[in-house]
Amino acid sequence: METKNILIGVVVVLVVIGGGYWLLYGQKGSTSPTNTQTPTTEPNKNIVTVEYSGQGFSPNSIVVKSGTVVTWVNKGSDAMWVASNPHPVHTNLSGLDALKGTPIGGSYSYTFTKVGKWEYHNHLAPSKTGEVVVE
Ligand SMILES: [Cu+2]
Repeated sequence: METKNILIGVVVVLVVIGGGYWLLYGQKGSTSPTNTQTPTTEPNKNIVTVEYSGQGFSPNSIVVKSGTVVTWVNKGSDAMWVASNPHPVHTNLSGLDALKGTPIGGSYSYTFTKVGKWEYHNHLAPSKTGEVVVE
């Protein structure tokens, strides 16, 4: 009986000491500012959106920095197929070619890395044109 009580007493003392220890260190940990962590700065990723409607591309002409991602969003009532001039071979900037119709509500993105003036059109409605000037 007595040894059991002593054991319980020892356990209680250990728990109290342990709790105090944890409180001290816990508080220290939570109050000290974590200055060692510096915010991660992501490289500037330029994204420009061009909307396509039945009227054409808007804005019709944009000037962007090399590395800019241009996203064309189809807000028209027909499929949109963004492709580099000249129609129908798309050879001025061969990578700029959706290769298929982008459905209504869909989008097509291209990352411009070549400096220059790149004219494009809707391959499915070649009279609808636009241009991207890359600096
Ligand atoms: Cu074309």
